[in-house]
Amino acid sequence: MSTSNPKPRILISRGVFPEVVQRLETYFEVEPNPTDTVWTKAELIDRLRDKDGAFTTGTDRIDAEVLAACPKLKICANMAVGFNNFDVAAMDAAGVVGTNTPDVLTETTADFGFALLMATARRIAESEHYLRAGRWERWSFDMFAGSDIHGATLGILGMGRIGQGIAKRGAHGFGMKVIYHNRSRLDAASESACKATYVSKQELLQIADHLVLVLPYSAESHHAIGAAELALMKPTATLVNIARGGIVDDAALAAALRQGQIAAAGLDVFEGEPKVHPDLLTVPNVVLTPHIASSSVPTRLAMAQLAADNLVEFFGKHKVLTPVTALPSGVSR
Ligand code: 8YV
Repeated sequence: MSTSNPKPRILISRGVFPEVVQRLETYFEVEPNPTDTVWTKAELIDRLRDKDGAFTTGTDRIDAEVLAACPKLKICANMAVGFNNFDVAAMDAAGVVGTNTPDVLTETTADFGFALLMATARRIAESEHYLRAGRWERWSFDMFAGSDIHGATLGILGMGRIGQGIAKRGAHGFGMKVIYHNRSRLDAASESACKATYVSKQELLQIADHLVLVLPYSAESHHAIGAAELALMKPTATLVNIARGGIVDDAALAAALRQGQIAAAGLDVFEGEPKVHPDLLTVPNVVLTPHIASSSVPTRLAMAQLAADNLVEFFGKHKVLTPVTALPSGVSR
């Protein structure tokens, strides 16, 4: 008869790379989700109530109700850099550790932000739909004439790691003038590495030719871009959101696009996704992608492995690598 302690029990809330599931199975008793079903809160609670830890994604809301129903739970390792699916105050109160996956997705996500900016400003998606629909019959001087990226003014709202990645691509690769607004100003060395100038939010909206949103979602950033902000932007401007749905008021954006208040938008995230505001689906000058900014194969694998690392370190060494909550006594980083 074995006298060793039972393995900690872990829930993996969504489908994930088989090698990551196998790795976790060497340390833990694992309940995976091989069908990648999106569980309701009740279904999540049912599976989580006897678990010591969870491998979560941005689609799993961990709040006071979940925590109260799952008293054994000690850690939720999110496979995402954003953690607005965590009620951090409730997790702190319950002594449950939360972790995220920063750094490993920075460059991939910045690449995507730039790709979406270029597709939007140069009207790539719109023109492709036109071609596929068999409507291309002749050349014309202004066919899908968009706006330039090189030499234009790139505005960035939210200058964290990903924002800085986009700024560097713009400044060094495309000769753009970079302006940004953030809750706190960067230090001089970081500003110089990005060739970025700090401006007020109002100046950012008024001056940017292309505005990229890369700020975290919170009560404070809810509808940071609404009708009033869109009204300040140039009629030739493009807006790109790779941050979170809810930062932009999607209904106000659809109206602004339809009225030509701004030229175009590129959106990877939506309020209430995977539902998309119906008005956005019918305006032509918007490029829509299904929340894939971090989705390169190597990066998604690195994110999953970092979430797994946090679980392995926590239960094996009472450590976590990338916490986003307070750490209970006895747990270090
Ligand atoms: C994730 C993201 O794919 O990391 C984030 O914050 O938005 C994406 O990279 C998504 O949240 C799934 O967890």
